Amino acid sequence: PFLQNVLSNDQFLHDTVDTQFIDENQDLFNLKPVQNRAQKLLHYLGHVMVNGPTTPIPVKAKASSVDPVIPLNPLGDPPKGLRDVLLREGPEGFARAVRRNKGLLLMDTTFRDAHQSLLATRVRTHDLKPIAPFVSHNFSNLFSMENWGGATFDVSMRFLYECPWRRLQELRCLVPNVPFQMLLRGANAVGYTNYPDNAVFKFCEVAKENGMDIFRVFDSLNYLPNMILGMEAAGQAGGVVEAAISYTGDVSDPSRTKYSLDYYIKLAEELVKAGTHILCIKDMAGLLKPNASALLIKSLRDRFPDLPIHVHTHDTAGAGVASMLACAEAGADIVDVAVDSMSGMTSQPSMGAIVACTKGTDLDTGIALEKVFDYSEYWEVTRGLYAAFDCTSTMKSGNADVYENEIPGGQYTNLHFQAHSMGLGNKFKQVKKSYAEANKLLGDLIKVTPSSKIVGDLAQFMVQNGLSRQEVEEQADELSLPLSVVEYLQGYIGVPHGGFPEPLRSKVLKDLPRMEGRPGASLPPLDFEALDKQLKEKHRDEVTPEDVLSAAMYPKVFDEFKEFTSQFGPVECLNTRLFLEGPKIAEEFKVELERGKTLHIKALALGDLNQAGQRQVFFELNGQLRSVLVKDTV
Ligand code: 3PY
Ligand code: ZN
Repeated sequence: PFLQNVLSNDQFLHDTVDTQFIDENQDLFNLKPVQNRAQKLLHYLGHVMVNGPTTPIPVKAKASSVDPVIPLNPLGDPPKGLRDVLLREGPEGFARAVRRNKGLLLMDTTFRDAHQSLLATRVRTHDLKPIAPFVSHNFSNLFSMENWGGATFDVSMRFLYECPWRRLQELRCLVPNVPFQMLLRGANAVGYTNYPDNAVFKFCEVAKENGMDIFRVFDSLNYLPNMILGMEAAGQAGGVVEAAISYTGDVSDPSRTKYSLDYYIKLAEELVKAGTHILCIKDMAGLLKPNASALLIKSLRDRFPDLPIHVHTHDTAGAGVASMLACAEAGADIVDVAVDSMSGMTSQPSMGAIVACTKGTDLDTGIALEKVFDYSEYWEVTRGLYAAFDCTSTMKSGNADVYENEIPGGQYTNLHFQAHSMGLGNKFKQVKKSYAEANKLLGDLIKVTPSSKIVGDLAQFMVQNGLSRQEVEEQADELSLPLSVVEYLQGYIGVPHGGFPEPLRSKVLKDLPRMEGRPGASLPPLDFEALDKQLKEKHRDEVTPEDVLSAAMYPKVFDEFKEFTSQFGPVECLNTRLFLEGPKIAEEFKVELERGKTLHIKALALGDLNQAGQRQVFFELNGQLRSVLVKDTV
């Protein structure tokens, strides 16, 4: 380490140095600990072998023993794609090219929303990377790959112990031609609460620098000031701004008057005025029925003939393909799909189905169906590795009850897992009924992160305490409602369409403070320099500008992630079965730490429990015997 410090010293490299050099440069003695990645990984594997997975698992299911086969790619560069247009012509030129495109464009959500909705967001970079070049070579005419943002940022650090920025960087190197798309929660960036404005701006700037192209910006209440803040941040970073109107209710049902066609058209007008490059209808719960799709998209298309329209849905009820076809026929330019084996139920509708159903029509996607089959096969096998997180382990079909409870896709799966873990057969049904009641109590909200969590928290509270909507309304001034509900009523996430529910709000808040207007506007700017300094003091290894943003979004999660990796090393190098379950005794495997640096490991034996409650775990590492001592906490 001392020599490394000398060799990277500017003065040593560029000036002549004399014997005073060392005396004058005492920082040469700031010796970073020698990286001992191999030993750390053995420690991790030993830990998993003794104590089980380090990440909570919702279902007791083993990872499949079959490894995915990576389909072959042609040699040479991938064909040019829409990213080449974006880089050449900028966001406006890109939007024009999208609008001019004949046929239907697709966004592939497999790398983000599909696994967020089906596999609790647990898919690791290790399994995304091998198939990324296949997408680049065979689906170069995709509108975009959605591969970042939403819950992936948090989960990658919290549960997968990998850096979300590194995922973005690595995928960017593998896919130069297809635009990348992320989900930005407006003023909440990739978190659950409002951040200072400068944090949102910096976040977008650094995301763009790391390869992000298109920013889908939404707000969980469709609260315009929050949306505009996110749009400005994405736009100033040089990204494509895709303002997303979150869709709820049913525009084709005249009895649902709160979120009417007129409401959506007026909001769209504001977003167009604010300069969005693309308009998205974000149907996060899958409520947009085919006849409503025709009505809404046709109205938007007539009003904004030059504006690219992009539609997002979930297939919870099973009507997703029909609705996306209806949207396309009504004039949408782009719809969202997930590869077949990662589609359906709470995920997006199937890519193969849309490709096949539009083949030979004016909406032909130009995508080769046989390539979709190969892509799907990779994911079908890979999905088996994540059996412990797969909602289909316990949920067997879609359910049209979503039209009643309006629960967004990812949350539908989470609530199902939670209810299942309580072990009561009808708990999920009860939670869903209470969710619909809680929504009405709170004034019929748009429900998407984080407002969906607020409704979910209230629903759980009602189930746990056996309270009906009427009882909560009557006893609101005496109940200890969940903090998220109280803060929502205080105005901490913005102002809902139609205002706050009264008399509920006054009864709950009494004399608690109420926030007026956009919550982020009153937050002091984040001091990035101070945070950088603080992180460098805390975590001795290098802290990047990206790390500073991770810490700004999730301070505690980031610290724990850094502590974990300093103890257990780069666990992202392990394959998913090893990561989740560790090796079997006598199993031999390779771990590639970096190109050209591969460890050959064999798990030899698990020792007996000693008096200190520890076990020795024996390995062979590159032919040499090694052991680690692990505390048995089971
Ligand atoms: C998220 O915010 O993560 C979503 O996917 C919302 O739909
Ligand atoms: Zn979604």
